[in-house]
Amino acid sequence: MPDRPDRHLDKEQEMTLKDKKVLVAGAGKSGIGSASLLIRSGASVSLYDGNEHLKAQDIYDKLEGKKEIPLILGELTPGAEEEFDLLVLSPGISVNAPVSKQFMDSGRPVWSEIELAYQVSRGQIAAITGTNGKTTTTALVGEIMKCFYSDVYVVGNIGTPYTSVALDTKDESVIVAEISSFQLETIQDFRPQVSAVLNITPDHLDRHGTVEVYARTKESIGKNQTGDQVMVLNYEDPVTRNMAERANARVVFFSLDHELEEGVYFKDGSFMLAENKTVQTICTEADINLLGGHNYENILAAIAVSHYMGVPAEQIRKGVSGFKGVEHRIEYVDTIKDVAYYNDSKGTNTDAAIKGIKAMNRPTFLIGGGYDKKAEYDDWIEAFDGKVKELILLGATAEKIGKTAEAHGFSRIVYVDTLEEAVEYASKHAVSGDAVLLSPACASWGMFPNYEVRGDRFKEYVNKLKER
Ligand code: UMA
Repeated sequence: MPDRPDRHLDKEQEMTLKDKKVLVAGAGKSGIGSASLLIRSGASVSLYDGNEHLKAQDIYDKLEGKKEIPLILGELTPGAEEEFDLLVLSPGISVNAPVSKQFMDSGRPVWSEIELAYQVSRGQIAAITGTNGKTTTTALVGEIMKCFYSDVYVVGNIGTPYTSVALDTKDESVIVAEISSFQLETIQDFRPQVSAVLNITPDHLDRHGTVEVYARTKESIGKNQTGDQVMVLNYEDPVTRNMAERANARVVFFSLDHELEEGVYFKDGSFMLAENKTVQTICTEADINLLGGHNYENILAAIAVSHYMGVPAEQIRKGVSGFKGVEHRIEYVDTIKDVAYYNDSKGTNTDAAIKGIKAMNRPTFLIGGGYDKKAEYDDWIEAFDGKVKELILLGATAEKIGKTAEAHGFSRIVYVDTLEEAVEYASKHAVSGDAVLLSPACASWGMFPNYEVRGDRFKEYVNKLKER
């Protein structure tokens, strides 16, 4: 493995963190992880959440040692920041939220949850971002790492907050982190050994405003890297290809369509690595279990990340061939009365949902709609390609999607109020040989706390169909 970059707080700085007064914003997974880390570090911690209906005891039960730290629920009063030295932000809270502004305007540091974790953790980090495929790629890199290293943590946007493991890491640990644009907004020193940006298409514009700001935020995953470290970029995506011009790290490209002189590429059924004028086959199509061209890109990226994290080719092949995919991502649920049910709850934007519908090989009842991220749905509707029998819509975006579909000449639309109703409708109308796909093209918020719960509910409703 390459030398560990010199990046952690030294002992003296760790002591100063111990004496800090810290406000953690957000009492979800990241906030609980951060507050628990700070409690363990001996810092003086308070927790803020904008939701005034949260129950104090529910929060305490999740905290390290069930510690009853001060809670601020609802609104943060002006001037409240003066009591604190540092704000740690959960990813769901924007830099433009009042709590962030209060701290920033007063010149106080604001750290993202991953920055806090980074400051106290040990070991090497592989950090993966991009609009789509980052969960699959992160999970795959995690599997590959486990084939070679003995102390591997898979964390971040994938579901386990980095702060929840940071204090347990050691110099020989390997941390594989899925990183979202939200988490990157307030990094300071965060510096992975290998970073990767898989692709950029418009997403989260309600938060970032423009696709340019969104892309810049993603690109900042490499902003603290130096020439000793590696940034893996997609050669086929013009936005990520362009990032090479500004990268401080050594850039390694991956490509689905081009044979690269240096980098990782796909050719004639094989996943190839070209480095220092030597070309080797890492694995072939026969070794993999993932479907769809987008997954080939994820595999290429995972090979590049793993190679530069020091994993030998043999272990990379072993990891790739043992990997079966990710829950909620075009996940096969069951076949009932010869109707196949798929859960693609992770299809939270149109680009991801296009991959969902493209992967279907049966006439499909498509369940979509959800939280309004101010997206446009034209490309998704165009990707239906004659496969969608009926479009079942729910959530805040139902009407907008319905109108867009009609504008594209698609009128077999049904509106429902709940996901259970959607499953019910699909099961009644689907016939032998059809598929039912939950691939909403929207986030779950407003109806569910997150896409995992939405996907779990979908599977529950499908399983209930079997009991009849
Ligand atoms: N809150 C406020 N004020 C706000 C917004 C939220 O007080 O303005 C409070 C809420 O009341 C709630 C808490 O913040 O109590 C929730 O915090 P959070 O939204 O940061 O959620 P966590 O539970 O900490 O989960 C986060 C990620 N969520 C988001 O980025 C929105 C999870 O990614 C991630 O798995 C987890 O940290 C662990 O790292 C989810 C996600 O949807 C899967 N990510 C987006 C995506 O993939 O598209 C980026």
